[in-house]
Amino acid sequence: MATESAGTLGREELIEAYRVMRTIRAFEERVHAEFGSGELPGAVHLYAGQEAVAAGVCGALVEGDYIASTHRGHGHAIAKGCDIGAMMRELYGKAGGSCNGKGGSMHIADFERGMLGANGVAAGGAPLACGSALTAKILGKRHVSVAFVGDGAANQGSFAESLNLATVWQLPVVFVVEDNGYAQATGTRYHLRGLDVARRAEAFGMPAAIVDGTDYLAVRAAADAAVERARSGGGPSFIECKAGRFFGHMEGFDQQGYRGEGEVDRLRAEDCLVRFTAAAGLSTEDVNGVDVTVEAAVEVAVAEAKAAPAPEAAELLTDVYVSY
Ligand SMILES: Cc1ncc(C[n+]2csc(CCOP(=O)(O)OP(=O)(O)O)c2C)c(N)n1
Ligand SMILES: [Mg+2]
Repeated sequence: MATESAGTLGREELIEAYRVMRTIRAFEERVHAEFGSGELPGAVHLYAGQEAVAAGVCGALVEGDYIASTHRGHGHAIAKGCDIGAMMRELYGKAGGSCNGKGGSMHIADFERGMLGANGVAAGGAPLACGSALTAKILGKRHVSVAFVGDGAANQGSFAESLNLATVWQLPVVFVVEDNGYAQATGTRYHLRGLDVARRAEAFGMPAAIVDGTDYLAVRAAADAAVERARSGGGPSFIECKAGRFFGHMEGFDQQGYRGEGEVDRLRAEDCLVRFTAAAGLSTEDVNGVDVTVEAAVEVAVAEAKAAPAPEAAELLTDVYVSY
């Protein structure tokens, strides 16, 4: 397992990493509450518990880099710098949302921030990230692309094709598989026979690391190495992160009968935020300062989303088809 001491990162970077993870957690917990009170429409998959993966990977990226996300994409979007106000309006299907209220949770995208989109198609982000990586390579730009993929989605044929193309073309891409233990209700012990996806990536000819996805510093170290390799022309890499989700597969439709007894309590006891606070040596004052600001920002995002108008009927067909 890769490790990194907090000493490699400056104090500002450590506080920023905490702010990103705390923003994701606050956003997700609030969305869970809003959904529970019947206020939110649509299909929503929450990311809480996996924050250190999004924050650690995106922390290694710079402006101009791209990410392609999954159906569980809020954390990736926030970590890549998307505006939580626009995201919340999108979840509510309102004007001013990231996709002007026409995409919802599973289509949040912001090209200016390098967020190529959440994706309702399992493993859909992998070929997209190969595409943006190929573009960068052809244009001679030093941009890196990252594809986030779930453990279940890693069984898709398009994922294997993406790994192959990436090595054949030596693309500046990093594949990040998030093994959260389940594909919907099916455990990885069944659908992967308990095997690590990293072994498959190695078989395609790229270096593959396995890290504890609740450890920001471990994820960040692996991401720094993979991103540096891609940016300097070394080709693709693969990182497998193990971190469970706190909530069900999808809001409103999951009784979670497939979980072991006490499983969620154990996951919450390994909370990446608590772990990071200790590892980074953050004080109660540091943490409280961030928490207050983040909670206030989420409160504003929800209030503004609720107050925002629905998109105009005349906009129904705008942005639906794009001509190049
Ligand atoms: C191509 C495709 N097949 C099936 C589905 C239905 N589906 C939605 S989520 C999901 C499970 C995904 O599991 P995983 O990749 O582990 O991601 P997680 O939900 O655990 O984040 C499936 C099969 C889909 N969205 N796309
Ligand atoms: Mg999964």
